[in-house]
Amino acid sequence: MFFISIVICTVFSVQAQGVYKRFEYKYGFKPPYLAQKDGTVPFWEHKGNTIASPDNVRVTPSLKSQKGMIWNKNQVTFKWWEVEMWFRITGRGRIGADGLAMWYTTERMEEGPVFGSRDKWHGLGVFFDSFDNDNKRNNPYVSAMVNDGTITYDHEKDGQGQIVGGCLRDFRNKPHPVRVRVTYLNNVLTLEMHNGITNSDKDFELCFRAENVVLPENGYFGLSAATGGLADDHDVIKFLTSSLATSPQDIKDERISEQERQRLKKEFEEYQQKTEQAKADYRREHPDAKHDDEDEEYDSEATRELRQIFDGQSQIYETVRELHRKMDEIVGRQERTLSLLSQQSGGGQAPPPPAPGQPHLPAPADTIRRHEVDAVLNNQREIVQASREIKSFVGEINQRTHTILEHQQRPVGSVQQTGGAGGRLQNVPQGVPSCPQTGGCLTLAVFLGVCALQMVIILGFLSYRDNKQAAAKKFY
Ligand SMILES: [Ca+2]
Ligand SMILES: [Ca+2]
Repeated sequence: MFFISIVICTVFSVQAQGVYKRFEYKYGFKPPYLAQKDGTVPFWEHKGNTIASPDNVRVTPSLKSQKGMIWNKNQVTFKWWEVEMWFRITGRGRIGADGLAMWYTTERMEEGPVFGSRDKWHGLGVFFDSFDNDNKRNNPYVSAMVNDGTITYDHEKDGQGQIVGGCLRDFRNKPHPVRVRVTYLNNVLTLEMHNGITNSDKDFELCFRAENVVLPENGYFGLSAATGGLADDHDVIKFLTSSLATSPQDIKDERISEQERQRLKKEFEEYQQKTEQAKADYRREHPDAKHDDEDEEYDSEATRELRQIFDGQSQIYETVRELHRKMDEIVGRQERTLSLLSQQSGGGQAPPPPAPGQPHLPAPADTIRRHEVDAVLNNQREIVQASREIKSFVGEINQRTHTILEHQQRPVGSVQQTGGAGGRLQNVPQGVPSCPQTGGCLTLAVFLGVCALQMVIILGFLSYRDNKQAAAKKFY
């Protein structure tokens, strides 16, 4: 699978500004299946404390005083190139050490003091220096240094004064892998960095650009790292090399022949068969071993809790969405009502009469017209008039009742005036006088009758008013 996937990637592409680029699978590695079963990386060789796994190359683990390196086995056959490297430098401390180096040199696999590799090298070293040796508070620092085999790397100054370019970048403990793109084309060395805060391919920033850089031909690519009293994990996830050219003739077309393709395909199928066989053997030898499928049948407590939280969140979301929809509906209705009202108040004038000879177009059915408004207003006036009349009528009745009551009290007073005639009237109760034979005296039945009539009139007026109001509301 590894071979097939990388063979497909050997197609070269045209970059911007007339630069031709071809992916060189023999000079890189990437997951999955980065390392093989025996821990080796195809086309690469490692030593020291370096460990290769299917997902990354741990150049050094986070233990004190470790050194490790991994070097490509193939001599570089192209003059210009681009390397994109993905890495993670992680540690529990606020400060880490020592750092990671990427190499393009004519030497390979030589241990030494410069981030685990030899000093006085021939070629290029790109350093991701975590530890601030010169105490200038300018680390973690990314820098590049070209050496012709004579210069001793100045650790105490973090290489200041020796480097061709650099930039201050914190590359430790990032949520995503940090990426670096080193381009060497037409003696110009460019270094771009991706800070690893996002996962977007577009977030590269220029670190530096150095001109007139001369590197030896036929070098080797390598990686090395070292830890000291402080220690970080130095993991490289991808190392992708491409050759560059400014004309299509300079790109070597090394596409494999049909015969080679068939051979690789056969090799791949054999490998797949062997893997299946190994799996079957393992299951036969370990019948009690837990299979991956079993994990899916049972949830752990944390997973169950998470799922419940997720379900709850989804329900809340649905409810909120439903509320939102209803709110929209209400707002829509309100707007419709408002627009009807504004039409009614704004379009209060009677519509212009139709021009002679033109048919009279009927007005839209859902708008209220002038004559209807007039009718409503007339109704209102009538109601007011009627209520006034009723009011005066009731007032009249009230007055008459009062008069009747006064008339009723007058004979009682006269009785008192004539009381001296005899003591028989003294026995008559004051509150309920007996009715004299003359007319104009109010009996209890007459009084109750008047009250009932008054009630009937008031109720009649109220129902009349309600009916009129209901009729008026129909127009809105
Ligand atoms: Ca340093
Ligand atoms: Ca420093």
